[in-house]
Amino acid sequence: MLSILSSLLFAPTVLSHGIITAPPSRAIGSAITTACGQTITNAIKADNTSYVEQLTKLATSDTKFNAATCNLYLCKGLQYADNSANVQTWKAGDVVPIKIWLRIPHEGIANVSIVSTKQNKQVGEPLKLWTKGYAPGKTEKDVPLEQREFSVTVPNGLESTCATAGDCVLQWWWLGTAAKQTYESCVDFKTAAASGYTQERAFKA
Ligand SMILES: [Cu+2]
Repeated sequence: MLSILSSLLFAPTVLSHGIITAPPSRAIGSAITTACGQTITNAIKADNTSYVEQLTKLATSDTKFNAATCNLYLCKGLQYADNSANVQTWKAGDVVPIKIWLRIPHEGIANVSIVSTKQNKQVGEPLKLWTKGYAPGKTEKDVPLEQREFSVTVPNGLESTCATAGDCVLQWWWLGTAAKQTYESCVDFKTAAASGYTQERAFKA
């Protein structure tokens, strides 16, 4: 009886797929409920690694879902306002270690990119790109370690675009091509102010 009950209780975990675990990635809070409705909040609460297609389907059943404020294809609708305490500060050249929890693999394609949240547009080239063979196999152990734990280098040219927290995210995007399931996980960051060297010189001049 107990084992039946616990298998029911833990059933959503079985559906788990993937999320960035380090640095901290966007999570739910009160802002996502305002932006996306309670149904989406509950779904992510039950399984924070759920896939976008599942959420878009659920959204159709919630009259409070507002596509204008909730873009499920940008960080799964998770909001900056709920994550302002977890903003990373990076400067060009920083090497950032990233860890992915890849609970259930679905072979496909993936990338890690900087995304401008206002335009929902990729900024520059992907920092990581897998054009095939991402997340093969049946369990997390089947997935090559370098697909789950890797580093990216913060590129030049983000100094003004990403100076304000909330304007940019680092987004991990993965599509299981046969499963037709999209996963997204976002890290909030801002770029550090320009180095003191230039400012000092300007003062002395
Ligand atoms: Cu799946």
